[in-house]
Amino acid sequence: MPDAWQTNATLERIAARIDAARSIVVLTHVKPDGDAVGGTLALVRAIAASRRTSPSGVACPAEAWYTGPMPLFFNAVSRQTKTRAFGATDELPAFNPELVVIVDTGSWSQLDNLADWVRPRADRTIVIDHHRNGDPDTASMRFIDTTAAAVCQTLGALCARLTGVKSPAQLDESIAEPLYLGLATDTGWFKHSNVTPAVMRLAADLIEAGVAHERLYQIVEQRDRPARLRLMARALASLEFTMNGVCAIMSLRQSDFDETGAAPQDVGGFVDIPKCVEQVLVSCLLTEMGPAHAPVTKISMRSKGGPDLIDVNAVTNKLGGGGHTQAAGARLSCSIEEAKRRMLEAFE
Ligand SMILES: [Mn+2]
Repeated sequence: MPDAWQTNATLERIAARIDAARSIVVLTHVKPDGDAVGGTLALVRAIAASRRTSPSGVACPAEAWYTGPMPLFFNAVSRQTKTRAFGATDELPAFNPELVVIVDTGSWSQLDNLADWVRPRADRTIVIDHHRNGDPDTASMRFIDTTAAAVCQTLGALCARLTGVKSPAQLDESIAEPLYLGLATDTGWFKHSNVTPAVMRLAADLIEAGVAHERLYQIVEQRDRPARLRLMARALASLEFTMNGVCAIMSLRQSDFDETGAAPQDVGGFVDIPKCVEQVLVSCLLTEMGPAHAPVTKISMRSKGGPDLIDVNAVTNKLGGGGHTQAAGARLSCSIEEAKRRMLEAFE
């Protein structure tokens, strides 16, 4: 029978395996987000703390490796933890740790250039994840809890076990902070449908452990450059409503970026803004990319949940794109005007 994407080891066994390893590399998915950064930092710190308190006193060279662009808040939360970031084309070290732990993914495609490094080491690799899909052959030991809102929810229990405390409320603040980071960002700061009583109890425990949650919010969510707000003003100025007010459309041209000094990544989150209008069920952002003689338009789409949900995955599939039911996108080789026309056709 082929191996399936499911749990095949308890947290106890995983903790014992980690305790026994003398060298550990902790990995996560490409372009790490709050949960990926938080999970890796918490685990490396918990491993280091567990070695200091172990009777043998063996120092543990555990470190976190990343690939792809790092989030802007990374330097503000990484402290003295041993980390290394690789570029997409960098060759990875031939280093052979006794154990590899991957958190927040178990998909070869999500590991990007780390995949070739993991492949020959899969027999000594552990995956801890909360996603519905993954490749079972990435790791011989797996703990996958798809009911967890964030991988940091699972890691809260593991870090407590590794450091020998009864509750996450007793974790060192340096471990509690990155766990809270993952929990908060994967739940949209505790407002998505994945928030459960267990999520709130863990969050409460982590605040009890000393997490400065308001400071963390500032670090992660309030570090925009003025150029981003200037670009947001352009996006809002372009806002139009169609389909009897149900569909909101915003457009950004290359000139908007040039004149405000904003970068492509500054549009993050813009597409969600029009959803604050009561009648709006779907919001679209069209961004002009590429040179004038060969225009490309990137479309991002978000829909509101509820009984009248519009499946934006189905809409963008008609345009050669896709994604999730409530968040999807497409890329068309045409002008914004042409892309808008084809997009509205796809809604019909
Ligand atoms: Mn996650």
